[in-house]
Amino acid sequence: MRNIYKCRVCGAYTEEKEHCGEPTEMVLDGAKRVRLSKLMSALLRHIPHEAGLQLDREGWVGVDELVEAIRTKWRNRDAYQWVRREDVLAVALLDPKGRFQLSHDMKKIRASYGHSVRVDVGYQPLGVNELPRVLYHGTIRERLESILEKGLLPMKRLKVHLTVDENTALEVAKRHGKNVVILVIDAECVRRRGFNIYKASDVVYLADYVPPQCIKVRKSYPTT
Ligand code: HQG
Repeated sequence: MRNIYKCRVCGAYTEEKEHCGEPTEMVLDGAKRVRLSKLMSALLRHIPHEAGLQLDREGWVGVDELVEAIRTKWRNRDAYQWVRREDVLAVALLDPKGRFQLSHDMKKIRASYGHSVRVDVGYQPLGVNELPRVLYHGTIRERLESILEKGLLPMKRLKVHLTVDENTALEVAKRHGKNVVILVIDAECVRRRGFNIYKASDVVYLADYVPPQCIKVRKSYPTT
């Protein structure tokens, strides 16, 4: 990930070295940005209790509380003493997949998707006119037979994760193994069969379930 800077004129976070015609100041280098983003994702999606955090019903937690938990309660806290409130805000605001949501007053934060902990994010089912025509899901060949038989299931998460961006699907697939497969999902077919689709961010969409009849295997990449 790219470094995050702050504009000395307007105060906005940016990935650019110049903003408002002036040089920006460094907030987070790319390596720290990735580390913090992964830790925030883990704590806000899966293991808040492991840092002594309790998410509210809708998945929110105080930004200050999160920073405090990372620095004083997280088991690997020694490696995160540099984390400030500003770092958490900058990571959340500039996330390329919209992984995080901040409340309007910037006091609370939650994960936009990916949860395994039982929270109610309040996703609204998309209407027929709001559906993207196709959605993608990246997986691996070893799972294909089961997927084409049973459909896409949420597995350990609350929802099935889909994306409008084929490249994002490819990146997701690579995390699971090398025999990557991209599935193309007919969104209208999913809805017609009675399963909701939700928009979690500009890039990520969710479904309760995707029936096999709505899945086409677009691309599989041979083992290399
Ligand atoms: C597979 C990333 C066998 C499914 C992404 C996947 C996403 C089945 C795995 C988010 C199956 C679950 C989540 C079935 C589904 N039989 N295997 N019937 N149904 N599967 O990690 O979608 O970068 O829980 O194909 O963008 O890979 O972290 O889900 O391989 O939004 O922000 O079961 O993670 O976001 O794996 O990834 P996961 P995912 P971030």
